[in-house]
Amino acid sequence: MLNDRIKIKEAPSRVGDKVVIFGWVEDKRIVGGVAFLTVRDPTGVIQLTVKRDVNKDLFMKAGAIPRQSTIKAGGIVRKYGETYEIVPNFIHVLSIAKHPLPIDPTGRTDTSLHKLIQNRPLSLRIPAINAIFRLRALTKQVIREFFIEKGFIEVDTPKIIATATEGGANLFEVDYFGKPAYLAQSPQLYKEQLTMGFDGVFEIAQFYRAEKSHTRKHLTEFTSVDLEVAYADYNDVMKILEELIKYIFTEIPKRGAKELEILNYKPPQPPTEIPRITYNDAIDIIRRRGVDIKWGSDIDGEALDKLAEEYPGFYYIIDWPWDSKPFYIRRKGDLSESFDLMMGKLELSSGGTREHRYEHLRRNLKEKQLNVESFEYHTRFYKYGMPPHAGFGLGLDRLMTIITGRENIREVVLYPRDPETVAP
Ligand code: AMO
Repeated sequence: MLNDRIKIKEAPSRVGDKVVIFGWVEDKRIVGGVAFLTVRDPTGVIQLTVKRDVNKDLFMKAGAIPRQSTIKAGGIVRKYGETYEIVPNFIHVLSIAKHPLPIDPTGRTDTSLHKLIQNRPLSLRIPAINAIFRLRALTKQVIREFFIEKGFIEVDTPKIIATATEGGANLFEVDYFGKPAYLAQSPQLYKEQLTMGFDGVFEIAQFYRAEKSHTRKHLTEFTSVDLEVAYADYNDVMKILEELIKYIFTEIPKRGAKELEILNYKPPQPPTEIPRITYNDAIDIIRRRGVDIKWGSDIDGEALDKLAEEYPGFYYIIDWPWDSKPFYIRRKGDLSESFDLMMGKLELSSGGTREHRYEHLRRNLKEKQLNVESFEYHTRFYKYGMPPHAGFGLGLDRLMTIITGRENIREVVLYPRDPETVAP
């Protein structure tokens, strides 16, 4: 079927050749005795021109094809003013589109985000939406490239687990043959364990949080880019994350130039250096800007607005209070060897040095009021030569909103899951 196919973007280099294209009819006009079909595929758009005088049957057929129907057409490529056209000698309708359509897939009419998501396959025919998901695929490719180049090993950890990793809240319970099990909130404990045998591991996968958050930055199923590195501390992994951010924001504008042009959007420049602000300094800045914030509390809402006024780009908040971080993070008095990577008001990533000493890890669990024994399946490996290690988790969906300039996380996820939506 695909033997002679060219992608529509290749047409300009094939003027005078007989070619075959596959695509959908985006638009149709009959002017006098000429039928003009605008045909699109994911790479571009071209016009098919059929004259009644030249081929009456084909003219009648072309005029009767409903918009959005999928076709195969073959003919000669010609230059047509500033653009290109194909003068077809055949058009096969492969699949007819029934009208009315649930959305307008040309993108010319405003359609609600909800409707676009509900009709995702059709909405992918809107060039801007198609571009977002091409950029998403490109971003994953670029991230993989970066990690592989550094010698890190890509791993796959289980998504059905027996205990919580990020604390007991926000867990989706599943009935595992009559026993309770949970959907993984992150690969945290597994990725740490794997540093026993690998110098560094990474995973790009979906994770699950039963958070009833109705925001533009939370999903119940999100994609996390996780890294864990042996013999490293949080300074080392902050450096790696900084390099990764620079690499992404250098490569995407180059390799995704066409898609960004369709979106009419320029992502932020790659940072030369990502500043590090301690939690204590962040609190001072926020207080100086007139918001009364208690030491130890999370930085969100108005407090975060104030901080982002001073740091609108990428920055790290480091050395968080120990009480605000999970048990696996290494303690440093009242503080912890931890960091969040921010982009203005949006948290993109968090990470830290891990506690790799068996007794200290058990103590941490106790302090967080977690059941030490139920974590023994994990902590026991820390008795057998667990190397010091550090890592981070980077929210891919949130990162994509920054790369594509979208407001809502649902715009950069094909089939987003939030507290209201599990289907389609
Ligand atoms: P944390 O819980 O901060 O850390 O998650 C890491 C990053 O994942 C993204 N994220 C989400 N994105 C969309 N919807 C959600 N519900 C959601 N929850 C988290 C955010 C966040 O910064 N195990 C640690 C990471 C580590 O220390 O390696 C963790 O999961 O961008």
